Amino acid sequence: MNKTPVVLTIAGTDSGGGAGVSADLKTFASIGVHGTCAITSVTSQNTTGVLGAYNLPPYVVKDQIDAVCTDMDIRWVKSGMLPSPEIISAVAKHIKKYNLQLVVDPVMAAEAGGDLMTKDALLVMRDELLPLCFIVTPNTDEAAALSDIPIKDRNDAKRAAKAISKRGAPTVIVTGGHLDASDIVYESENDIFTVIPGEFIKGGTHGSGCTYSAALTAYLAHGHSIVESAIYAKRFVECAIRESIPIGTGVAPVNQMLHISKNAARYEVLDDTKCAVEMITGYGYFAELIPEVGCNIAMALPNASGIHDVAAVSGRFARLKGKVVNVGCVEFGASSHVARIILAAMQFNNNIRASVNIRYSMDVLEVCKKMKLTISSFDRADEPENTNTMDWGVTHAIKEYGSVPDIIYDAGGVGKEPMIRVLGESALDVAKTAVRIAKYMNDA
Ligand code: PXL
Repeated sequence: MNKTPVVLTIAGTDSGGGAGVSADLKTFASIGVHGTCAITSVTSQNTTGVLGAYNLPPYVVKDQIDAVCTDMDIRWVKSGMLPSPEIISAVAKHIKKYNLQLVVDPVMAAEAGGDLMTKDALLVMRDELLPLCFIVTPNTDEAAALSDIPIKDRNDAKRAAKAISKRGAPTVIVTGGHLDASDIVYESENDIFTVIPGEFIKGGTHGSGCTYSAALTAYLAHGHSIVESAIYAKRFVECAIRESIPIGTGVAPVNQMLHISKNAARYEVLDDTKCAVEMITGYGYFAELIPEVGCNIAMALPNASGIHDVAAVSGRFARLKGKVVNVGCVEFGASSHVARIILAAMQFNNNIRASVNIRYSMDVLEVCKKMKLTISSFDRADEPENTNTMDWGVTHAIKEYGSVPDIIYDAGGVGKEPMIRVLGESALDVAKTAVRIAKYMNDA
């Protein structure tokens, strides 16, 4: 087994627990590296901003770096808040002393407001630290300050990245949260730009810069390439923003722990879906409910953010000589069709995480009514252009009904088989309902 990498953050603390060292250590822990820290400044801070900062004497910063680097095998380090020229010079000296691979997050201000470094410190960072670093990760404001190039679009960001690399940083990543949400990676060695697309995520961003650079450092420490690490770090911070926690009156801190809890839920979701598949394939009469196009069952992770977070049968169930056969195994990302139904329903009720599609007929619908299942529907003829039918249809049916019903059906369209979708909290839950419908049909 690979050894757990030990990494170091040289940064300030945030008493509100959102940014700085707390963000770095939570990020390290959730990506599976051991985090150590050298504290540069103690900030009195909450979600509304920085109320004060007490900078530690440079020798205390050096002592902390000495303590960990003389005892542990540390190769990767990130720097965050480096508030004064003296602290930056002390850090530069120790980066050289221990031959560390440095990721510089050129922190200038807190997300919630408040300066975290002096103007003269910025120049010392540019002149003394950038030539020593492996990667620097400015946002657009920081990139503009480091390069003296105002940044209004992606081309400006590229010019700024090149200018910063001329100061000695071999790789520059301009994070685009303030621009168009994409990140620009410039590797000066090959003179290559890689654009990593992103999307604006709704949520609090307090600690997002720290979390991004800490995640990048952790993925690099695991041995991933620069571009791989930049992609993973971006997705990590997107997930952390999406799940930010509104704990104060100001900017909500990002939540790094979801990465772990989402992964922890994977086993449960796979297991539930596999048991649901067993239940359905084990009940012979279910064959009657399999549509021409086949049937699939799916279950999403809590807080699923896309098809990749939804488990389903790769392939689907089919009817073969009157029997239910399962073609494939249960995997994440295996169904886009049923996954879209669930993702649309989760917009209204986070607890509705599973669905199975079954054959439509008046008789089946009649049975659903007799079973007192709640029902809504959509008509494909009403579908606007340029929408996805499942997104639109499910949303429409839920809005019509007022909440997520047990059943959403449509009576089909040209070349489109009519369909019934059963919705519920888990794959087992919807499998049970579907099997009960099959049994009711058979008993009738
Ligand atoms: O995200 C930049 C940052 C770095 N370090 C400390 C901070 C902040 C932002 O709030 O408080 C200590």
